[in-house]
Amino acid sequence: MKLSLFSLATVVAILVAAQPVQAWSPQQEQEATIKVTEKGYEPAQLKLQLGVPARLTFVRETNNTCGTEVIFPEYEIERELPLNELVVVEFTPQESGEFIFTCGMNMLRGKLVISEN
Ligand SMILES: [Cu+2]
Repeated sequence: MKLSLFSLATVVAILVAAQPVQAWSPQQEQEATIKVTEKGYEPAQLKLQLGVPARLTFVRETNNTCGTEVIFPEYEIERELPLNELVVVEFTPQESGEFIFTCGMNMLRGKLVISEN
C-alpha cells in the first residue's frame, strides 16, 4: 500500500511537471491599430487591461500632421512614424488609470484607459 501510494504520487508529479504552463498562453495579449490622420489619432482613446501585454500598431496616413512620432511618457517609449508604415509599440500596462500618448510636440493627444478588466 505504501509503495503504490508512493508510485501514484510519483506519476502525478511527473504529469504535473509535463503540463505546459497555461498562464502564459499566447492569447494573453491585447492588440489595437491606431491611425494618425488629419483629425489626430483614430481612435484617440484605447481601453487596455492591466498586466496584459499590449501590442499597438500605429500607421500615419497623412503628411498633413505634426504626428510624425509618438511618445508614451509613462513607458519611456518614442517611435518615429514614417508615412504609411506600420510601427508596433509594445508594453505591458503596469498601473491602472488614464495615461496620454502624444506627438513629439505634445499637440496631438491620445489616451490610454487602463483597468483591471
Ligand atoms: Cu505635434
